[in-house]
Amino acid sequence: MSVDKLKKDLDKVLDEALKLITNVNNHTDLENFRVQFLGKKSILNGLMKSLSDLAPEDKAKAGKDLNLVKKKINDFINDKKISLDVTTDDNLDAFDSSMPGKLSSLGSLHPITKIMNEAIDIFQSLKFEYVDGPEVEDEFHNFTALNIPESHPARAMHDTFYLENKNLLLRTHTSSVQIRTMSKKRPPLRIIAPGKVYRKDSDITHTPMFHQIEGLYIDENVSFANLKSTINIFLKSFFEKDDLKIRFRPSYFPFTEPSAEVDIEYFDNKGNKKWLEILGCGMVHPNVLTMANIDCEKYSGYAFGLGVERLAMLKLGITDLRLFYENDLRFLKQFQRV
Ligand code: 2NL
Repeated sequence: MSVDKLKKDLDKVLDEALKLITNVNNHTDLENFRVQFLGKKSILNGLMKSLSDLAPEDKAKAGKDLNLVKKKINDFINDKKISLDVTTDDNLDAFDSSMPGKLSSLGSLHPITKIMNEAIDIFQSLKFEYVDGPEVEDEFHNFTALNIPESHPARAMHDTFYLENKNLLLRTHTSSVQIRTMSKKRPPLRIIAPGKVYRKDSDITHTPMFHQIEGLYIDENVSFANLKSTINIFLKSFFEKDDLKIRFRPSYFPFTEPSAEVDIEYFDNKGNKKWLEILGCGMVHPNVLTMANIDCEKYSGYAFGLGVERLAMLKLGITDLRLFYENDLRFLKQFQRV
């Protein structure tokens, strides 16, 4: 026995194994294959024994070669086993059609996204068009064009995230998107602007990022009655409650006049009747129309803004806002089918 002869024999064994393994289609054949190539009476085992005939200086190298071939054949067997486990005749024979299927775990939309989509669907059915815009804004679109004066507290550093370029900021509401739409398109306009907004607020009831849906309708002869009817239809439809009690309460926003906050009636856990603020709205301020080059003598409009997290908490019965953003799957999975 020489090293060269051994090498040739090993190559032959490996070739043979490679050829045969492709024909193995079930576990029985695979076991036969294993016995043939790695068993006690296999050629490899014979070669192993003949190692002792070799000169001591060749032994180590020859042993290494032999082990390498053994390892390769072992890999063939393991790979084949895996593929057989997935698709084999003997697997098919053992297939039990009464066993429950394997569930693949699908991801799902975040509850906030789902609630937002529900609200968007309702507004789209009322012919509002979805508009989108940048989350990094300039002071003009976020504040000035909305009749928010430079001295207004909302502009202050402690409420707004400013970028290093002091003219740029993270939008504090999606009104800026509606301002951009007004400067591009002429009335009649009927749009909703859903999306993320940012404010320097963080406690049990505030997160620095939250979601808003703003709406805007501008045409000739738009009245507060039109605003009321749209809000009533939306809230009754969203909460799936035809007799939902809704209250319009006078309020103030720089960008609307008159303005109102809207409350809905609910019952707390002691059964007491309560009102909960749900959105803000009003007739678009003439200054806002004028800055957008819209003739405020000819056109009027209404606008509203609502917080999606607030809607989601009410509809899903969640009491701590922070749960939405902790990414705890035990929480999120509860809404997979909502
Ligand atoms: C609130 C209040 C509101 C608006 C948003 C708006 C947008 C334009 C012009 C005029 Cl482009 N108004 N949006 C109007 C009234 C209220 O949101 O408390 N939201 C959570």
